[in-house]
Amino acid sequence: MTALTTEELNLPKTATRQTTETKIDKSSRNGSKTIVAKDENVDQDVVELAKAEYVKRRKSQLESIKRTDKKLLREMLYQMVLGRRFEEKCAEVYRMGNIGGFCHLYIGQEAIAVGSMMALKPEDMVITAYRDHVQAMVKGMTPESVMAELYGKEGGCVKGKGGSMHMFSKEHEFYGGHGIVGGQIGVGTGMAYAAKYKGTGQVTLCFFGEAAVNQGMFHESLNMAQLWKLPCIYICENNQYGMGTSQKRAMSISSIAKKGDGYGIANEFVDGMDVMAVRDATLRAIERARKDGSPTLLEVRAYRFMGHSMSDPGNYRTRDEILKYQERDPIILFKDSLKEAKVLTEKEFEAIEQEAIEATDRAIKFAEESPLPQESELFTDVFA
Ligand SMILES: Cc1ncc(C[n+]2csc(CCOP(=O)(O)OP(=O)(O)O)c2C)c(N)n1
Ligand SMILES: [Mg+2]
Repeated sequence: MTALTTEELNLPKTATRQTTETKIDKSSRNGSKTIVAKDENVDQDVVELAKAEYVKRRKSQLESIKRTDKKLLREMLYQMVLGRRFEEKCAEVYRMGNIGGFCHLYIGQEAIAVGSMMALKPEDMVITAYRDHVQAMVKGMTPESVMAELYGKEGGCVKGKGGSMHMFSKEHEFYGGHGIVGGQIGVGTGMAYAAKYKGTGQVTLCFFGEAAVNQGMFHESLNMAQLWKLPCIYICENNQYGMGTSQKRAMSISSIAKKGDGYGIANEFVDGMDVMAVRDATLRAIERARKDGSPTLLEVRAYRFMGHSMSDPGNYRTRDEILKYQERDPIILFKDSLKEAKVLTEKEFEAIEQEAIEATDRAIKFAEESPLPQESELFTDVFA
């Protein structure tokens, strides 16, 4: 294929991107294996393919931007940037020993949470797995309550008893934060059943990773949802790895969307690096759900830029592969499209970044100052 120049492509070369890479690179315990900066040894074909894909996506993203309210678009960008800055800080304080236990970061997947959840009404419900910090914030939970939960402090959303994997808020209709792979698919189906039974009109978004799809829970739930017409939108966040195992090594049929055909459930494949594509697909699914309760399966293809968790040595994927996906960083793609559509200026973007950094700093201060849970709290709100 003909090599395209950087100028022709108008590729992102922003301060954000550069600082993000450098920052993570320098401090990463896993060094260049998880997040890599550009170097001379990468396969140029892979890079060119990623660039061409970027150009293609940008066109369709621009069309969708034109149909959407400007204030909402800026809020979507803010939530993506907040998620990124917040989690970069999580990585930093985790390495300092301020956060204990497991910690799974969402960096690279922000377009999925923002594109899908910001298409919901506040009363709609969400349930997810353990990669849940950003989703909790997009659903309306404060950065303070999420960071304090990560710190195991009293000010956390579940008073410091859940930690990273168990964000939860009844007030914001956010029902976890679950550590058992695929377990939340059954619970989410039950939530949709309850909404239908009570006639509340709520839609449920149920997130899970591609590694959960090989489990019985996924298949039983989809069958039931379609049979009983339950208003559930199943969002498979296909980041292509379940811990260190690639999807290719674990799944006989690679199209997850097509698995929905086995149960007659509406399904779509979506580019998870494109926040507007995720939004548009979710809006179509919401329309179906509100009309007659029909469920939908969305396979949203993305990539996690970091390791599976903070303790992942990350030696199962190549530098080229990571670089290929970083060329299509969902935040940069969206930001550049907004600028091209004249919805955003570079100055406004800098203000958004500053706001996200300040919100993260406030969350850290709150978490650090929040007391540890009292001993008397040991057995309250605990079910076993
Ligand atoms: C039932 C069950 N089996 C195994 C595990 C161990 N485990 C934790 S995360 C994970 C990988 C899940 O990958 P995926 O569903 O693709 O989500 P991702 O981490 O990529 O977001 C596994 C196997 C678990 N938590 N629960
Ligand atoms: Mg996965």
